[in-house]
Amino acid sequence: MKILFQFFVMLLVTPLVFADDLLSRDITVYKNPECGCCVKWVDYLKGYDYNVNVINTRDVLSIKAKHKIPEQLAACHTAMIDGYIIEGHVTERDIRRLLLFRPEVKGIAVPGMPIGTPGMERGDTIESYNVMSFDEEGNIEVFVEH
Ligand SMILES: [Cu+2]
Repeated sequence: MKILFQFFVMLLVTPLVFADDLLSRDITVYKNPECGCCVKWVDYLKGYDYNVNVINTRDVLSIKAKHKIPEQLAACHTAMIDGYIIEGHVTERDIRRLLLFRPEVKGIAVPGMPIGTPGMERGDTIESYNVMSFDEEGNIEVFVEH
């Protein structure tokens, strides 16, 4: 019985682990050269084996405008991975969730800079926040609640 159970667990887990290996880890990050929390977020991703292509620019606003990121979702840095936009201090778990389920959106965003998100650590303080998704038409929805 125990062996049967282990076999079923293996069947369930194996495709997920396998799929995770196939997900892209090549990410481009646009950020201001003076942005400290952006660097921390980049380091956080590197800690999860992402290949991070950092592009420093003093005009991050035009990047956001070019990719039609809704203004109310704006944060410090804008990233691109596998055809999706990642705006702000998104966790790598939520990035992988996006790449795994591939919803029909342009990207996801953590608006502002909630305390406790990767790169925004302040001791033990953790603010609750929502990861929002946005699409081509400007529709905004909750992607994940934290
Ligand atoms: Cu930031």
